[in-house]
Amino acid sequence: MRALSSFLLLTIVPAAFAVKSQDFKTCAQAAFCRRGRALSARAQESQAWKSPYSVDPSSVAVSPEQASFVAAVKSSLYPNIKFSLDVRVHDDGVVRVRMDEVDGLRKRYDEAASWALTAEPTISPDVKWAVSKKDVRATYGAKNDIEVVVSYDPLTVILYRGGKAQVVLNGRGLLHMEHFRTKATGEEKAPVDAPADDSQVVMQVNNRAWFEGEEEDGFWEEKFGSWTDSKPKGPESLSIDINFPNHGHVYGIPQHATRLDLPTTTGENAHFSDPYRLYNADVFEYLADSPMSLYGSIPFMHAHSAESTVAIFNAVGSETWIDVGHPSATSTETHWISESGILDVFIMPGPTPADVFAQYTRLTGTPALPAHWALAYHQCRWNYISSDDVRDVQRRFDAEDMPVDVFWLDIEYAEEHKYFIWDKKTFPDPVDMMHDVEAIGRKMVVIIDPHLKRTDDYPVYKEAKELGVLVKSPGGENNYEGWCWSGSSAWIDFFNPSSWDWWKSLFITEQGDKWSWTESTVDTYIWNDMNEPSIFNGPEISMPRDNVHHGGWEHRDIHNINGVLLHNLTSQALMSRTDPPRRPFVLTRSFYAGSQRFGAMWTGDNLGTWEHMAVGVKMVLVNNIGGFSFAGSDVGGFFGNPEPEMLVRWYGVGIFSPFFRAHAHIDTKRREPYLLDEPYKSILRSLLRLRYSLLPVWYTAFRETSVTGLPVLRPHWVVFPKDEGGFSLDDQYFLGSSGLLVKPITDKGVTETSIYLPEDQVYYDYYSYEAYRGASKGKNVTVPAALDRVPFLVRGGSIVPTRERPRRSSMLMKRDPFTLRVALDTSGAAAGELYLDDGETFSHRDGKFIWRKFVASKQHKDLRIKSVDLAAQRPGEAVDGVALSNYNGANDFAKDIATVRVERVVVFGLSTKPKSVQVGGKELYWEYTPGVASDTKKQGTASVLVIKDPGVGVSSDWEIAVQV
Ligand code: NBV
Repeated sequence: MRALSSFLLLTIVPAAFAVKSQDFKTCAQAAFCRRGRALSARAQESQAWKSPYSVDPSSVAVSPEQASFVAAVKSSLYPNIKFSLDVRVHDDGVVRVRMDEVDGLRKRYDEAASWALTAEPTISPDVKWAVSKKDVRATYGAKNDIEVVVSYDPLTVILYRGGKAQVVLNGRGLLHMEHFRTKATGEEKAPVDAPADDSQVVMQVNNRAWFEGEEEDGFWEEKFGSWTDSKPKGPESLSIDINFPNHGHVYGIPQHATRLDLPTTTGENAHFSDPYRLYNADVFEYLADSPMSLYGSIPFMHAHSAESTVAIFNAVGSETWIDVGHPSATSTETHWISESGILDVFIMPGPTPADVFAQYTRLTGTPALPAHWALAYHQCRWNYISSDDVRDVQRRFDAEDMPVDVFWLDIEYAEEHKYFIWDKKTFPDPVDMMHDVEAIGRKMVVIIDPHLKRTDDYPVYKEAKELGVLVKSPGGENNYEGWCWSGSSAWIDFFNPSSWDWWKSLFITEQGDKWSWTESTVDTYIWNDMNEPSIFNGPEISMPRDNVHHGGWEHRDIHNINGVLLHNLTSQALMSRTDPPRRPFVLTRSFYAGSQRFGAMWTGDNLGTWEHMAVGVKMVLVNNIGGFSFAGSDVGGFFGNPEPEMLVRWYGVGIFSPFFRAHAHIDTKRREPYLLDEPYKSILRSLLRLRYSLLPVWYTAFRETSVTGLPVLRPHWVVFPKDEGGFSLDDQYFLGSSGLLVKPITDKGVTETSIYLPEDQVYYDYYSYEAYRGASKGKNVTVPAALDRVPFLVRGGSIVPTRERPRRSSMLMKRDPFTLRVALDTSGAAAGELYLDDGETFSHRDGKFIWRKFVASKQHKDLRIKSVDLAAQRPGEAVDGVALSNYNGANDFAKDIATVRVERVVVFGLSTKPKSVQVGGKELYWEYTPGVASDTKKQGTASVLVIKDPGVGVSSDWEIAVQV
């Protein structure tokens, strides 16, 4: 089998880095995208363009409670074709607009939202629709300032706030739902003549309206390279323009390798000539600035201005192209063109970024709270080749005193790439190996790809075949056969509910009646790769669109949703291994809206270049604002052999990514951190230790996102929505609500860098305690950035909890004491949070956790620093999924860590030397080094007060009195 993988490597790995663009379609090579763009061009050419779609006023039927309405829609160009419109407002103000063809020749795929949404949203009982002769309107919102207007002719949907249009659907008249039809004989006439208005482009041809262009462009068959898509259903694409007339910036629609503030694809100075594409694909050696598709798709877009943030989620599962243009600096036009499916658009009214995140994650779910160890360092490569190799790597990390929590195995562990089945030649003792790794709380992650080797001596394939849960070839009769790592392969159809319990059963570690993975442990976690799906001999390295899934749906209908199903079921499978369940960890390459509920993602096969390092930061940021915070890129770059400086900088990026994993291609040289020469090795050790010391901050940030949906990494516009200076920043960001502002270095030879401070506030360098003062209109400051440090600042007003004892794994830190960094703001105050639980089970949902708030405030001239029980104050907001009205501060977890103490409190920016520092009347040991005070505009090292061993517990209430 090694022979097969070497063959594949030789054939698919070119000598130099270059994407094989010819393997992937451009818009001009995708018939429906061509048609969509042509429609837009015709609309633009014609002054008198008017959307042919209108609501039949006599059909408007408001529900008995007046909370939603349905109406019949028709197109003046196809009067015999019927469409239905359904508009409703949810109880949180989100507007859902659905349109489908009625009584058509076939049914359009209408289930995309059901895979993304956690539940059917509740319709607001308070919103009442008022029907008139020309429109239907609803007014709502806390200030009664939101108005949704659905106009009849032409059909438009506009959301206004305070009288200003925020989101406009079909304002440019690009709505078009291609109806199902029979193949033309070439003799029919157009059902309706073209409009008489000369200013419009007049076309009249066979059985199509002029609106659809002169030719049947790729209606019934489409070729790409050597592949032919048989398109048995004919054309069924969907086009809709969505405009934001008062928002000059749009962000989101992961995954693309480009800037956060999405560059334009239309207009004179368009940055890209193609629209952004969403079509999950294994793009080999992808470009670092491109609208091309990548592995995942989240059709969720934020539109932002200093006045408001709004967003839309377009719940479609088929290939989608999105044009973005700015007719002016303060407005945005977008055009969404999808291959199939119904129109199902959710409009999130904001008005703040935090509101949008709450609205979006209320629909699709908040990120799961990961196991604590999953936030530590992961060591991977393709491939650790044997159990002894794994043991050796572990030994060397320990010998070098470098922390690591997780060791990973790539595809070579599996005999003939039959996932779950160990290659006993190299892994003779898998369970013993895993137990060796697990000894100090470490874990293993093993890859399970979705392609099954087609051989009956592989129980997983045999059972899937017998159960009838494999994806079918066009026509739906035979199981599809494609080519992947395991040679001739089949793919499980996770859209078939019969596959669900069966898939979960495979992961049971105890011997049962049927085959299951007894050669694993309950501490073994999973990596799902290749789930776009990636198929070596398929069109665009993926599955033929005319393949057939459960329910008779074609692959084209669900392509972008495909990957999330494997992720979802694997994460359920890991939970069902134990009773009570433990938190799962599953890494996925492909994803869709809602994937955040199931684990982590990474940005796939990046290159070991500075460019890729830089764009990786942006891609992780976009994923964060796309609702999916648990994201990272391969540290070191997947392809290539980074020089030591680059590798060190890459770790600097990694320690500030939510998911932190080093990974490398099979052909690269070994590059585990202990292999570097000095000084690089020591620098890597201290960077790893820095990540571990900040684990409390990461975990607390993840608690927050798991409840509120606010991302873990926050670009400037999220934290300072009114500060225009930050709207396009994507190389620096805030870590949760901690007040840490990070700017990883992604360029060679850097010794200092500029950081943008968005406010008139003091920020302290984490390493040197240098105080920098921003300005109310924003200000750039120059910060040291030598190779041994990642520039990051603590925002005045924050209290940052850390654990600073170097350990070999995060489990060994469970009882370690805390340090609190108190960064006083210009008024001499600060606050911060700490969330902790057992990190592995779901006992936090039964109230077993601590959620503390640390507050520093001025009392006259004195400073008081105290610790309060935030969970007792805000029980309903403490953990996701449960309303803890009777939270008990003395819960088992809190009792368990009652002896964990605060060993040091470091206060920055205190203006004068204290006279005394006491807890409960007892004088403490402290040192004061004078420097710059938080309330002055001077630059220089901040004054630092270090309070040693104050004798207080991290989970108890206390107050330190600093008398000045
Ligand atoms: O399983 C091998 C690799 C994996 O290491 C990588 O992280 C994935 O993105 N996998 C892709 C398959 C093919 C890579 C050329």
